[in-house]
Amino acid sequence: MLCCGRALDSPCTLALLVGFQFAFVLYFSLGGFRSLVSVLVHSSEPEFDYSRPHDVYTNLSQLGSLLPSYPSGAEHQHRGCLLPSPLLVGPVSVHLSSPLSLEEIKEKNPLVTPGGHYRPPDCEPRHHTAIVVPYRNRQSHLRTLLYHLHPFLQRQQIHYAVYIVHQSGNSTFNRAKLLNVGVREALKEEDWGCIFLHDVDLLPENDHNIYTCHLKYPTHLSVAMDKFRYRLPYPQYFGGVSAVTPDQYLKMNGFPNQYWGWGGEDDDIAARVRLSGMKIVRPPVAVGHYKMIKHKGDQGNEQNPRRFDLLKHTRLNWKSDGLNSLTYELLSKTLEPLYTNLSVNIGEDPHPPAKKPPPLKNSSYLADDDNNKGTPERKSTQATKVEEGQLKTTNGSLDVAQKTAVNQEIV
Ligand code: UD2
Ligand code: MN
Repeated sequence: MLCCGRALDSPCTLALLVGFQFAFVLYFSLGGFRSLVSVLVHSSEPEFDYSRPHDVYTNLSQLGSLLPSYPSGAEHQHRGCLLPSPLLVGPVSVHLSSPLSLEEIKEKNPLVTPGGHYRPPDCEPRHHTAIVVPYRNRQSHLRTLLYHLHPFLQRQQIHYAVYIVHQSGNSTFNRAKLLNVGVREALKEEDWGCIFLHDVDLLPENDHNIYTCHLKYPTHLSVAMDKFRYRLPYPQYFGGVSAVTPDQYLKMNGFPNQYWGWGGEDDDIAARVRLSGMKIVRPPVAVGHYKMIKHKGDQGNEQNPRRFDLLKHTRLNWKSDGLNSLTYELLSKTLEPLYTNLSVNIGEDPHPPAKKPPPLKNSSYLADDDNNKGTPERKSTQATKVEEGQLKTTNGSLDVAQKTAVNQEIV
């Protein structure tokens, strides 16, 4: 103590201290805390300015207008597409409200062929990606996705197609089983090198988030979503948008078929990745930005009360439940202008949720709601949706806590 006191008394030490203080103040005022952190942490994350996004159709008119002048079957077809694509722009704006009609979207995407297929017109693509979307009764979300995803992917200069796997009938929704169906049907059609499993309501915000697969491991793409404040909600999170090669998919025996209703199936898939000796890879957080269209829970996709039990048994079940036990009936396959529609009967939920009593006829909620001026059936659907919305969090926070607890058990 004495020694320190004496040192502080020395004019030389005092001058040094004041000097340091001055340098710190100067440093903070010039670079701020972020630059201090970046110097200390040596972050290798790319940086993007999301405050000035480009229109999602930027650079595409070049492709369309050049098309007629391409010589058929000539030189250009042998030229591999450049990596990374010179058309990329980084952050793109996302329009969530009042999507265009399917016809209008098709007009904006003249190079997309029936079934929602696309090949770059002026170079040989190096990647072949099928986008598989589990789907029922989300028409406006589908239009928003198609409006956004087609130009987004064309700028990446990959060969791709969009498959909408539509669960027919009213049985409980089964996202993972629909994904199994989509993978199998897509692979029947083409030798895809990569399969994306894509929620209908998620829109990528940065075109450097390339829709291709890691050669060795399954990829989780939607690492930073607005609904989770642009952070990964928990380390094993695999929901939203992910990707596998056919080999990776085979190795993990596909996805579970037994998760009827909302939740759990994404954690089961993550567990399969680990149980089959692989790991999850991810793009940098600065790249994997997504916006989710806000929505309430759907009728027919109520929270699955069995999900925690099922998750405890993934270790036992993954080899017998999955791709090798998949059964379904393909009801129709149609080549729509912007996507391939696969309507499937995937069977019935063996444990359907108990039926709720119909809502009261003169409910004041319905009478006051301008949006509920439809038929009586429409009114009762909306009322059920409101009740479910209250049960289920739309920002996912409640369930994330529950999922984290379960996840710790299955890691
Ligand atoms: C989260 C995950 C999702 C999945 C789900 C649990 C995110 C961004 N997504 O989504 O990947 O793990 O939790 O099951 O965290 N769908 C229909 N019609 C329906 C019901 C669902 O098309 O009636 C499809 C649609 O593609 C939708 C997806 O299933 O995006 C997931 O369902 P959700 O959006 O209701 O669930 P959410 O947002 O909590
Ligand atoms: Mn959603």
